[in-house]
Formats: sequence, structure tokens, C-alpha cells
Amino acid sequence: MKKTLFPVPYYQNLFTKVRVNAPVFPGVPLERERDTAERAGGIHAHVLARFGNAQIGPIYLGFLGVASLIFFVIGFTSIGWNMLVQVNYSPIEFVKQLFWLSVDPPSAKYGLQLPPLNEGGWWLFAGFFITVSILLWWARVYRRARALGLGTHVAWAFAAAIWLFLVLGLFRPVLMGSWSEAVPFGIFSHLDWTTAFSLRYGNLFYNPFHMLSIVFLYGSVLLFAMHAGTILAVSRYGGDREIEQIYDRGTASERAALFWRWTMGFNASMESVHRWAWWFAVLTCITGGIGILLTGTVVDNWYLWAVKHGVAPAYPEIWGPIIDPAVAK
Ligand code: 07D
Repeated sequence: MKKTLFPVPYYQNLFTKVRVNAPVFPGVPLERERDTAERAGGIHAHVLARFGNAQIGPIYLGFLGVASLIFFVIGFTSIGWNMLVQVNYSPIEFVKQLFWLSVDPPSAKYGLQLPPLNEGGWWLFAGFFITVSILLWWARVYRRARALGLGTHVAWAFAAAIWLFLVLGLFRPVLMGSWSEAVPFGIFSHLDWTTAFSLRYGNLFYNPFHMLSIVFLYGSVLLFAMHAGTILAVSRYGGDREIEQIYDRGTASERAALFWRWTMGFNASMESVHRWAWWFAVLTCITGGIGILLTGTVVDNWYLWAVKHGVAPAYPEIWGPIIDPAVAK
């Protein structure tokens, strides 16, 4: 027992100097022999214990994971090779210009047709392989969770992010009838696309789903900071053993709860705080996807939409009525 104001068990956490050095633990045995067997490798690295678990691996090498990696490598390297061609195969120029290099979707004249490879075809090619890779990885996350007897919460949170990804690169371009609407693969080019998109549709800040998405994004950050801060603050009482704290009567969880009731009158429980966190993260992408899907399909100018619905005040009509620039002659 450590000598403190209240007797508490001396518990190992990030701040203690005790590090476990034991043979690699392959993980719990599972019902299906194959799930237990397909575990490759595993080593200990002392430095990792400062950030998480000291043991790396074993990693599960299943069909879905290997297939996903193959698709990703094909998609990713097809972007890389295209960029290398753009700098005439010069590795130095590749590094110097990397942030400006881009593989762009086809121009509007192709609509949803298959364009020549050098006119957007490579964008479709890479997008197809990366999308398949992400979907396979999703299936892997789902299947591994089931194999371990877990809930599938991580997979469904990942699905929310995939929803936004598919809206940006597939669903909205298809609804708009043109691949040219999609996001380019490039560092600065995708940033420019984002600004251009916002300007083209009358300032995305007026899109209520962009507003909601920001609320949940910033809300997630706030919840994360509150939860992480709380648990670290009570970890000296064993608060980081969160599951036990749900049913144990002890000082950690109850102090944390009282802290929040003292400071703001309400506390989440050890369990519910994770539901709050899950929903906030997931809703960032769900609301974001709805906002993007509506843009250009249902609403053409978010500023004019906001004025019409009393969200934003109209500018004074000094030079006549304000009309949508997209329909101006
Ligand atoms: C993007 C999708 C899931 C990702 C997956 C991963 C690969 C790997 C690798 C090829 C994150 C896929 C993996 C592809 C392949 C290789 C190497 C999740 C994603 C599955 N905004 N804005 C949001 C703010 C402005 C704009 C969301 C703030 C301007 C557009 C979020 C501000 C303009 C879009 C947000 C601000 C503008 C967004 C993203 C401030 C012009 C979107 C949520 C303070 C710059 C996206 C509804 C997220 C969206 C989006 C925040 C300003 C444009 C809440 C804080 C006014 C076009 N903005 N924004 O989790 O959903 O993304 O909008 O100014 O599309 Mg915005």
C-alpha cells in the first residue's frame, strides 16, 4: 500500500517505472481453432511501454486484411507513380513538389463515363482500389471484433467515416452526374478543392449540417479532454481500471463523478461517457455526409438558403436584389 491520505492500492500506470518484461502473450484462446492459430509474430519494445502496451503483435493475417493491403498498395502507388510521371521521374523534384502534385478526377465533359487514363482515368483507378481496400478493412474490423466476442462498435464508428468518404468521392458525384465533382488526390489540391467547394456553393458555414458536424467535431475534442483529464486525475485511485469502476464502490469513480457535479451539476457515468464520446465522433461524419450530399443536389447556395430561412440576415439591397451567382447571366 502506498502511504497517502487515503489508503489506495499501489497501481501501475504511465507514471510508474515498473515495466512488464514477459514472454509474448498471444492473446486469449478463441473458439475457432483458425482464429487462434492465425497470429503472427510478437516482440517487446521497452520504449512502447511509455505510450501503451510494450508488446507489438501478434498481428492477425487473414484474407480480408491481406486483400485490403494489396488493394491499398495498388491504389496508393498508382497515385505515387502518376505524381512521379508529373515530375519526369525526378526523385528530387518529386520531394520538392510533393505538396503541389495531384491526381485529379476527369473534367466535367466526361460526366460519369470512363475517361482516358491520363485525363482522369488514373483518378478513377486509384479511387476504385482505395475504396475497395477501405471496405475490405471495414469487414476485417467487423470480423475480428466478432471473433473476439466483442461488440461491433468500432466497425460502426468506422462506417460513419466511410459514409462521409463515399459521399465525397462516390455518392455525390453520381447524383451530380459527373466524376469531376469529386475530391482530387493531392495534398494542396484537396485543400483547394475544399475552399472552392465552399465558395461555389455560397459558403459552407451557412450549411446547417456543416454547423452540426463542427459542433460534434469540437464536442468530441471537448469530451475527449474532459474524459481523459478526469481519468488521469483519478488514476491514483485506480480510476483507469474503468470497467471495475462501473461496479466497484471505491473512491476513484465517485470522486470523479462528484468533481463534475460540483463544477457543473451533472456527471456522466463510467459507462455513459463512452457512449457520449462514440456518438459525438460518429455524428461528426454522419451530419457532415448529409451536408455534402445536399450541396449542389438540393441546395445551390447556402448563404441564400440561410437568408431565405431566417438563419442569416440579408445584406442591404444597395445595388438591387441579391441573386445566386450560379444563375446570373
Ligand atoms: C474526411 C472522411 C472519412 C475518411 C476516411 C479515411 C483514405 C486513405 C490515403 C490516398 C474527417 C479514408 C482514407 C482516403 C487514402 C491516401 C494516401 C473525415 C473524413 C474513411 N470547417 N468543410 C468539415 C471545419 C470551412 C468544407 C468537417 C472547421 C470553410 C468541406 C468538419 C472550420 C470551408 C467539407 C469541418 C471549417 C470548408 C468540410 C469534416 C473552421 C473551406 C467536407 C469532418 C473553423 C475551407 C466536410 C459538411 C471530419 C464535411 C467538412 C470543420 C471551415 C469546407 C466538421 C472547424 C468554410 C468542403 N469541416 N470548411 O470528420 O463533412 O472529417 O462538411 O473554419 O466535406 Mg469545413
